[in-house]
Amino acid sequence: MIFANRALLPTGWVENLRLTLSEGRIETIGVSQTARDGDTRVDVLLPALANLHSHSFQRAMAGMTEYRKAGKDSFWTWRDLMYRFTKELSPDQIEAIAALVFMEMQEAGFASVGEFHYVHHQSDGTPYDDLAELSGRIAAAAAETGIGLTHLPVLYTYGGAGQVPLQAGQARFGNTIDGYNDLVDRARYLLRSLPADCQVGIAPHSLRATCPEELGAVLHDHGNGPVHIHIAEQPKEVADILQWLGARPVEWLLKNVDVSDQWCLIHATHMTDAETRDMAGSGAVAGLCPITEANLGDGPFNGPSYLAQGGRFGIGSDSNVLISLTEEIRTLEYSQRLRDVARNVMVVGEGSIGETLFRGAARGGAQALGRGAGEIAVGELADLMAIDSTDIALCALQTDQLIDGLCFAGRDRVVTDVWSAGRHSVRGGQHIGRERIVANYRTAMKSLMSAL
Ligand code: NGQ
Ligand code: ZN
Repeated sequence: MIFANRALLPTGWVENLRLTLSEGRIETIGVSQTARDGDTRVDVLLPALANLHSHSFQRAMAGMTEYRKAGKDSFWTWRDLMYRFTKELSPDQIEAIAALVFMEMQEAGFASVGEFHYVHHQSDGTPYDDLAELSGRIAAAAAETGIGLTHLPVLYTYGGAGQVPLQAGQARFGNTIDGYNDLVDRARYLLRSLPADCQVGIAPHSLRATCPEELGAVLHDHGNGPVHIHIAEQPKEVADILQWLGARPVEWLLKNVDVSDQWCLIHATHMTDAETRDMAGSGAVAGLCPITEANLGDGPFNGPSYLAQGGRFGIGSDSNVLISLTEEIRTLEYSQRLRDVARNVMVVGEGSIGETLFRGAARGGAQALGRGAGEIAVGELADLMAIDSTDIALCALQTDQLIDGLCFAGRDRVVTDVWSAGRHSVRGGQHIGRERIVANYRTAMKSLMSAL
C-alpha cells in the first residue's frame, strides 16, 4: 500500500492519499486518509511516464559522436558511426547495456519502455540459432530491472527509399517477411516469461526501410497491438519518399494505411499544416524524442498547431545519449520557444506548461505502449513515481506549481520511487539492482572497447 502526502489525480491535486494495489493495478484510492503501519510512504505521487521510443544499445556510444570532422556533420554521418559501433556488439553486451539504460530510465521516472529493436542477427547477417536471441536479451534486461517492456521487433528490409538493397552496415537488421513473422512469434513466446503487462508490438522501421506491399502484409498479420514507425525525421527522408511514392511520408501513411490509436509515429518532425491536422485527427501518438532530435539536428516539432487540434503525444529517449525525464520535457518546450521567439508555447489557451506536457506525455506514452496507464485511477496499471518536494528545486513552490518546477527547474534526482505495474524498483532514489547492473555494464564495456 502506498501513502502520499500529495498526489496528482485526473481531477487535480489531493492530499493524504492512500492507494491499494492488486496484481499490478490500482485497486482503491482514498483521499484524506491516515497512513497505516506497513504503508510505503512518499511525498508527492504522480503517474510515471512511458518512455515510448528507445534503441537501448545506442546508450553505450553516448559521447562518441560529438567530434566535428572536416565537412558537414549530419544525421547521416552520425548514422554511419552508429552502424560501425553496432557491428561489434555481442549478445551479452546488448543485454548488459539494455539493463543499464532501463535502470537509468526507471531512476528518472519512466515506468515502461518501448524498445524499438532492430539488431537481430550476427555481424555478417547470419541469424542466431535462436532467431530471436537478441529479443530474448532485451526481455532478460526487462526482467532484471522490472521495467514494463513493450518490445517492438523491427522490420528493416531496405537500405533506402525505393527498395534499395541493405548496405553492409545494415546486415544485422534485415529479414524477409516470413523471417520477420517467425521472429515476432518467437519474441511473443519469449516474453511469456515476463509479467503480464509486458507485450510485443510491431515496428516497420520507416517507409524508406520497407515498401507498401510488405508494410501491408505485416499490418495484416499483426495489426492488433502497438504499431510504431519512424516517419519524417530528416528533410532528405521527406524528399526521398516524395520522389518515390509521390507524397510526403506522413501524408502517404495517412492516405494509404488505416492509422488508428494503436499507432505511434516517431519523429513526426517535418509536417505541413495539413499533415499536422490529419495526424492529430487520426488518434495516433506523436512519438517525440526531444533530446535526440536536438542532438541529431532533426528540427523542431510543429507543436502549437498539433496541440490545438487535439493531437496526442508522448516522450521517448531514442538514441539514449542522455536519460532524463525532466530534460526531455523542457527540451521539447524550449525547442518551440527558440523557434517562435516566444514563451510558454505548448499549451492551448492558458495554463501550466509543465502540467500540459507531463500529463499529456503520461497519457499518450501509455497509449503508444498499449499499457492502460498514464493516470492515477482505479483499474489502471500502477505505473507510478514519487518526487521529493523538499528538494531545493521545489521547496518554495505551491502545489499547483510543482510540475512546472519538476519540468523546468528540477533534475531527475527529485525522483524517489518508481513502480512499474506495481513492481517497486526504485526506492530512495536508487534502483534496487543498481550495483549488479552497473558492474555488468562496466564488464561489458571493457570487452566492447577492446574489440572496437
Ligand atoms: C535508428 N535513428 O533506427 O536508430 C535510427 C537510425 C536508420 C534515428 N532515426 C537508423 N534517430 O535510420 O536507419
Ligand atoms: Zn529511433
